[in-house]
Amino acid sequence: MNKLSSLFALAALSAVVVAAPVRADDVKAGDLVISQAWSRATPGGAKVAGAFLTIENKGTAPDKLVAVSAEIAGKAELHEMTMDNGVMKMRPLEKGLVIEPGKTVKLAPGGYHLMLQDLKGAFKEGEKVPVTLEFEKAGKVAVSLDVQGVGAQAPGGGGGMMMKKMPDHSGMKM
Ligand SMILES: [Cu+2]
Repeated sequence: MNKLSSLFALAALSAVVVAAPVRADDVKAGDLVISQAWSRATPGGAKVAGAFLTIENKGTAPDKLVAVSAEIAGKAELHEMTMDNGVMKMRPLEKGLVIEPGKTVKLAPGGYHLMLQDLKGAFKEGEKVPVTLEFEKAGKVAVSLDVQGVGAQAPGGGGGMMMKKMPDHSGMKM
């Protein structure tokens, strides 16, 4: 009995430890959790920037990211990268991005991304850039992008679990 209950206590404790890392900059909106929102510093005069984030749907129904906007950008779109005859191209996601229940969708270099265009100012490393996501069900959600260095491939600063060497998509072949 004693042994069993201490086992339970241990199990409960480890469950808490595993469940805990909802980081301070995770944003909850209904059943969605948005985390690791980031972008890159824009080198001199660049007018466009890609932005990336992770969306988890903890609910039982799908939701859809339908639009994005940002004060700093004259225009913002949802994009995806695809390979077309060996050439990496991007195109707008006209129908939005569905987040299935129980699934996590990651916007990352080489795949889905937010495209911020007609920038009114530069992104500087270490700054935060507010953007507004619009979901079909969860509605408008404000998040802030952590601006990383110019060549960053991952959000960084998030602790030891991140892979340091992400493959550079510019050399990607399919
Ligand atoms: Cu793009």
